[in-house]
Order: sequence, then structure tokens, then C-alpha cells
Amino acid sequence: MQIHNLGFPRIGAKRELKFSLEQYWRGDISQADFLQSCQQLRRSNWQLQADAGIDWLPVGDFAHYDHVLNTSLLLGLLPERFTKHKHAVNNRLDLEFRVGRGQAPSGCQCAASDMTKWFNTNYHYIVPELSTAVLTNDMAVNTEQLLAHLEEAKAVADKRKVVLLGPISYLYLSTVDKEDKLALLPDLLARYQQVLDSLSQANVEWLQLDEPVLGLELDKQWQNAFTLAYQQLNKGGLKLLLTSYFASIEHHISLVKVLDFDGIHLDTVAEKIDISAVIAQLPSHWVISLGVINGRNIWKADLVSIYETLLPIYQAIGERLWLAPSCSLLHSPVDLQQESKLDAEFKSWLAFAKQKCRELQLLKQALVDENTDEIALYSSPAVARANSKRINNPEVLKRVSALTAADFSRKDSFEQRKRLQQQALKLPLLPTTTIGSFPQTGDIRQVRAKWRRNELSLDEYQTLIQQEIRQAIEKQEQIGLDVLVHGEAERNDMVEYFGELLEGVAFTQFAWVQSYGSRCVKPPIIFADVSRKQAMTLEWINYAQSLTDKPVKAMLTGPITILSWSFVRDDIPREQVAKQIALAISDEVEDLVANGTQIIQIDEPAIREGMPVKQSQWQQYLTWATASFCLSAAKAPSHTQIHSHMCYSEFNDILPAIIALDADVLTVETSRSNMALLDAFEEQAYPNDLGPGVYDIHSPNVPEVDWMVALIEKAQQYVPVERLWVNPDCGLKTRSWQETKLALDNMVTAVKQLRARYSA
Ligand code: THG
Ligand code: ZN
Repeated sequence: MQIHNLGFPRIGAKRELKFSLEQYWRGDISQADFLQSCQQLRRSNWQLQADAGIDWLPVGDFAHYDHVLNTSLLLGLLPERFTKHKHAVNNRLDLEFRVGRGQAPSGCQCAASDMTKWFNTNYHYIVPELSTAVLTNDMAVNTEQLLAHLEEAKAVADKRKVVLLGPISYLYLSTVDKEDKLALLPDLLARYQQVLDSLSQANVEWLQLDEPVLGLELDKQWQNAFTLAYQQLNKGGLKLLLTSYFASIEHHISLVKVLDFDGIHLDTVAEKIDISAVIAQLPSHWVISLGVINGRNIWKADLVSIYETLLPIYQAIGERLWLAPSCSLLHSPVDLQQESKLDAEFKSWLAFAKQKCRELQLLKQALVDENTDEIALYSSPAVARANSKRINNPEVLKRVSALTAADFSRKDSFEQRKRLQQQALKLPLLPTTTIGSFPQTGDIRQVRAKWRRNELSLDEYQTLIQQEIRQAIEKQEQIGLDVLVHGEAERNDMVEYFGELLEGVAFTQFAWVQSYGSRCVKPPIIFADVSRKQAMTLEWINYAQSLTDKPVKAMLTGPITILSWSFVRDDIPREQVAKQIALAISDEVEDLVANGTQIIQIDEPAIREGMPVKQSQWQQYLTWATASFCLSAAKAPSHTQIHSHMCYSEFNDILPAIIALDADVLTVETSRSNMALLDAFEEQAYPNDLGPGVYDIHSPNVPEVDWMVALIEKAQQYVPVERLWVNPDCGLKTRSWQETKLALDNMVTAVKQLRARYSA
């Protein structure tokens, strides 16, 4: 039996890659220094895996920025704007950063490629931009870096397995402009063939081809493309391990079993599958890699129960059995050992990437020896967790089970609410607002860091945060916005902040997971029934409101986003957890209302990414997801205005669910697509108020007045002006105050011009 990894976190236990990247981008270190630090990181990651007993080390899972972007570079598939200057192509590293983030230390700026969520995770990949022109350009396939990594890894182990995103998933995840994606397949395969030839010549034994789109319910055309691709590719001396994750592929077994693979990796964690039944359908010479350790949570595995499932399989197929985490460990934090502040019992419930490698080793040993002593000892805390008193709160369970239909909807219809809200708020036509956060300056970060290190008294901390809030309110009044926000200076992250305050949720010091490029998130750990022990936002919102006559919008994170961006307990359904969080948020809504707050925003940017991989399961998810949002908002009286915000969503296919949220005002990202997104809102008649973002906050460019006037006018073709709001397309925490002020001044000027025109 062999154990292997599909991929290891590349950010580093101490976020070494993040800091190196940012130093290089700032010009503080040279390219050679940066590359050296990456090499060290790879080396120590391989060493760590080898020490943990991993037989086959993954090579090709490392990326300076993103592994999908790496695939594009490997295949030589970049749009012309990145490749038209020869010198730009020769500096491969900077080329990579220009595609990923629009800039690099050397040379020109260039609009970055889009990024989007990697399946239902919080990781973002760089979307390949394909076309016939790109596929027939003269940029060559280049396996130099991959082969160099292969050579580097040799210093750690002989058994190395190359990891590569497969052609069908690569094509599926790309964007094309007007052309038919599948028409591009032949040219794409020609390039993949060159990669395979090169690896074969380098005497690579195993190639792991990731085809995660197999978890989707592929239509006939894509199924045919899959067949065609793998009939056509000539693997030479390679052995191919077809790999999928995040969903079961039982529904596509007949598609894959007739093709010339040498093994298959199955995620046995994402969905319950009958493993033996699947194996029985597969060719008897294939290696069967079972993803038995959850690669995207932090719970210590119950190895004995996995052992019991595996033993008969091992007895039946022997050395054909390989074991692995369910998916790449990219989605898991690196090393539990670093956590010094968790109590011993809680810590004994956890396993991060490094510990997960050891779990595989223990499992292998137990199966080989047919002896469960060691795994029983190892996993006893995991079993104890399931029975711990710490995870149950009878009060919460009672509240959830007492919920009735009335708890899930506002009392009055939107029309009635809108009238009452207008009476209370008296907002002008085209009200202006922002999404919630204002620039997170170095000063603010320092204040929070000092508070965290106990270097400030509560009094001092409150005074400093209040100062930030006062400045944010003053600036918004100067700009002339209609609905103000307090700016969120006290928050590190919109989910982590609430995670730290909620009962039943734990937080770590170092459990960082890469989100995109150098950016990481530290997901809270929802380990028990969730409740709110004290008001979470009240004091800051009250303070902000005390400074102004304009309405201040309170900011909350919605239950689905808190759920999606946390590590969640696995002993009760996610739907239950969502309802518990919703009740906690609802308590905050009630407190805010009681304190006179007139507008409350409950953000749900993650509602779309939380969807299951399989479309046939979307409806069920959306039903409970929207219900949870509604539960969190329902206690708001009719005169209280509920806003929500969503970003990078393709809304078209989930618009009925978005309508079902019944937010009074929904702000969405649309500016990058020039309002094209609103097509969907027009077709399916979005009934409530809408704030399509009028400028892209991800760009440092200040949007011009005329341009925003035009966008707002365009928006009116989709939504009547009486229901339109004007706002940026996302929060402003990553921008500077200077950019923010200029952009918002222009936004308000644009609105004033339009109001003048309408009143004339
Ligand atoms: N919070 C969480 N997940 C998210 C987002 C978020 N996923 C989607 C999207 N927003 C991702 N965007 C970002 C943007 C910035 C950062 C992380 C994700 C970021 N992180 C800091 C860093 O890496 O330096 C760390 C956070 C901190 O400063 O405390 O800047 O908003 N959960
Ligand atoms: Zn947003």
C-alpha cells in the first residue's frame, strides 16, 4: 500500500510565501532571493511529508501565485496583452505576477486576468483566457520549471508524482470570448501532449491528472470531450492517476472506466459513496487511491472507523490500494503544533496538514499490521469530541427546534416596508452608500495588534477605535453620502471578527489558509452549538450614530458566509449550524433595532460558493441557505431597512434564491462587467431595491464622473430609478483613503448631476 498527497499547502507554516511575495513586490528583495525562499519552502514541505511517511511526494503543486495560472504558463497559453513585449515574456516570474495581479516589479502594467472561486472552496484561481488566437500563438509549452522542481524533490525522495490540472477541467474553468470552448480542445490537447512527452522523457513514473469537473454532472458534449481527450493523449511511459475531489464521481464511472488510465483517486469524504461498488466497476489493474482523510477541514480523523471501512477493501485489492487526503491539502492550515493558546482537550480534537500526513501513515501501518491499537489511541480524542458536553448547548437546540414558518419571513411585504422605511429615512432619489469597510490603514492594524498583545487598556483601545470611526464619519459627511457606515476599523476580517465573539466558535493563532496570491484567511472553528453571548457590534454602531444626523448602516455578516468561511463541525448537518448562526445574528439585529438603528446590512458574499458541486443538489442547499438568511433578518420591523451585499457571483442561475432573500436593498458587483450582470435582474424581474456597484474597488484607478453617470443611466434600463441605489461594488478596506475620497467624491457628483436632471 502506498500513501500520497494530492498537494501540500504552499503558503508555509509561518506564511513564508506571503511575506516573501510582498517583499519582492515592494522591491525589498531581489528575484533571486525570492526564488531561493520558494525553493526552501518546497524543500521543507517535501521533507515534512517524507518524514511523515508519505510515499509519493507531489511535485507541481507549488505555485508562486496560483496553480491554474501555472498551468497556463506551462502550456504557453496567455492572452496577447501579456506577451506582446518580448522582454516581458523572458522574465517568467514577473509575467506570472502581471497575469495574476496586473503588475510586477519589472515593466508594464496590464489588466490582470479575472480570478474566481475554486469550486466550493474559499480559494481563488486565475481564470485562463482562451481563444483560437491564444491556442495558436507562438509561445511554446515550457516544462522547465516543472522539471526543475522534479529534480529538486529528488534530494528528498525518489518516489515523486507529478501533479497537473487535466485538459478537460482546465478548459471547463477557462473563459472564452464568443468562441465555442470545445472547439478549442484539439489545439489544447496538442499542447498537453507536449507536456506529457516531456514528462515521459524525464522518466516520470506517475502523473496525477486532476479532473475535478468530473464531480459535476457533465452534459453529453463534455462527456464526449472527456472521452476524446483521453483516447487521444498518448501517455508514453507515464502512468496516469485520474484524480477528482470535492464530490463523488459515481455518476461518471462508465465514462472513465473504459479509458487508458492506470489508477484513479476518489474523494470518499465529500459525499458518501459505496466504495466497493465503485471499485468493482473499475479495471482490475488500476491503482485505487482513496481520499479518506478530509483535506479541507481541521478535525482529527476517527481512524478506527476508516480502518473498518478499508480493511475489507485492502484485503480484496491489496497493493492496488493507495491512501490520500480527499483533496489537496491546500485548503488546510499547515501545522497544529504552532498553536500554543488552545486548551489541551480542544487541541487534541484537531489535525492540520502535517498531522493529516501522519494520520495516513498510521492508517497504513494499522492496515498492514492488522492492528488497531495505535490508531485507537491516536483517535480517542476524536471519538471523545463526539460525546463531549462542550459541544452541546441545550438552549440552542431548543430554540432551533421551536422555530416556525413565521420566524423565517418579515412581517410585511416589500412594498409596505418600503413605504414605512421611506417615511422614516426620507432618503433622496438614487441614495448613495458604501459597502461597509473603509481603508484599513497601518495605524488601525497596529491598534488592533497592540490590543491583541495586551499592550493597550480597554479604555485606550476604545478611544483609538472611536477616533477612527469619527474620522470615517466626518469624511463621509464631507463627501456627502446619504447612508453612512462606521468603517469596520475594529474588524480583522468579516468572518473572523464574529467568530471570535460567538459562543461555540474557536479561533487559532496561525491556522492560515491561502485565499489568493499572498492573501490568506484564518477561518474560525465552529465546534459546538453556536450562540451569541453578548452584543457584537452595538457599541461601535451606537457611537457612530451619535456623531451624525444621517442614518448609519450597521454591518453584520450573514449566517451562510460565516458558515462557508469557517471550519465547521462534522457531527451535525451544515443546515443546522446555519440556523444556529442565524439565530445569533438575529439576536444582534434585535439589539440594534432596540437601540434605534434604522438600517442593517447582513452580508452574504459566500452564498454562491457554498453551493454543492453537483447542480442537482443546488436547490436543496439554496432552500436552507436562503431560509437561514431570512431567519437572521426576520426580526427587523418593517420600518428597519435590511441591506445585503454579494460579490463575484454569477447571479443568473441563482437569482430566484437571491430574490427569496427578500433584502430591502441588495448591493452587487457589476462594474467590471459594465452592468452586463443586470441582464439577469431584468429578465427575472428583481423586485426590491438594487445597488449595482458603479466602480471597481479592486482597481486603484479613480473612476470618472461621466463614466459613472453613464453606468447609472445604463442601470436604469434594468431597474426603475426609484429602486436604484448608488455605491461602489465592494468594501473599501484594501484601498487608500486618498483613492477612496476621490472616487466617492466623483460618485456623489455623478448622482447630483442625475438628480438635477430628473428634477428639471
Ligand atoms: N474574508 C474571508 N474570506 C474571504 C474574504 C474575506 N474570501 C473571499 C474574499 N474575501 C477574499 N479576499 C481577501 C481579501 C483580503 C484578504 C484576504 C482575503 C487579506 N488577508 C490578510 C492577509 O493575507 O494579509 C490577512 C487578514 C488580516 O489582516 O487579518 O487581506 O474578506 N474570511
Ligand atoms: Zn463585495
